Amino acid sequence: MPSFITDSQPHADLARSYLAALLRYERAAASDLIMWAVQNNASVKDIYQFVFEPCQYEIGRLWQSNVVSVPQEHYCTASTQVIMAQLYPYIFRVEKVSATKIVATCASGELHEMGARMLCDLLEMEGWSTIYLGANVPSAGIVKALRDSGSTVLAISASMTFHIPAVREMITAVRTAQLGTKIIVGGYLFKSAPNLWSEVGADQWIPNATDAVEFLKKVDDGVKSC
Ligand code: B12
Repeated sequence: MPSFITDSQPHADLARSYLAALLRYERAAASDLIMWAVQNNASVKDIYQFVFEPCQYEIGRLWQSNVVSVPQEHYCTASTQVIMAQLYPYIFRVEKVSATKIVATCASGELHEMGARMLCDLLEMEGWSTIYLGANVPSAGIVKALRDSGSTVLAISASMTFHIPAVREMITAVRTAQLGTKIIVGGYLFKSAPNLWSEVGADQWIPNATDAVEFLKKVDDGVKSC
């Protein structure tokens, strides 16, 4: 399988240096690279799309090829989450422009949480209010979270095929409550099975967070014009 970091991508050199620092267990150096780039006008959105996301995929590829160890993968993921948090002063300073709220969650049992988190961070940068619930969320509480937060959109992330029943269960719980919630799904699982999103009862599958932001802007425009 070819590398997920190629010369044609913006910030390819930064992505390579960032990943190399993390694989040497040098989180501070990796953080410095990112903070320097952002202070020198790299957009946080581009850092997410062209550094964090391909580096995570590349770590997965290297892990699968036995080039990096499980502790290295864990270190890279944990470090990137810390470095994302360091960027929050840039992310959360944006004025809210959308009245639409979104709950983003992982299916029950699902531990791959970076996708839903990235989606929320990019939406916050566009002026949305997001409620990010993280990994492994039981279906039982999801209707209450939607009601309590006044959210009209639910984003479910899933990566593993053995979580299909949990995704279906969550969607069924929300449909049964008849809140009129728009349900979108994404994550590794749906990339490998193109029609799965409709089989589990979702309204839409969107392959990446950047496209999801564009899709949700249209949903939001529809709400505003009602
Ligand atoms: C880090 C990682 C882990 C970490 C996760 C830690 C954490 N805090 O998140 C840990 C160690 C827990 C883990 C565990 C496992 N993992 Co893992 N993991 C990864 C890895 C390397 C990176 C995942 C990641 O962070 N991606 C970055 C995010 C940003 O990408 P993303 O999730 O695709 O999200 C983007 C889009 O998909 C989309 N998106 C995501 N969600 C949503 C939701 C909506 C609504 C929308 C619109 C869009 C959207 O937007 C995001 C940004 O664009 C991947 C490699 C890979 N290619 O993904 C393997 C990978 C997913 N894991 C894999 C495996 C096998 C496992 C385990 C089964 C390993 C094991 N034997 O235990 C377990 C299963 C755990 C579980 N129960 O869920 C395999 C899956 C292979 C397969 N065929 O299914 C992969 C592909 C690695 C590989 N190359 O083989 N893993």
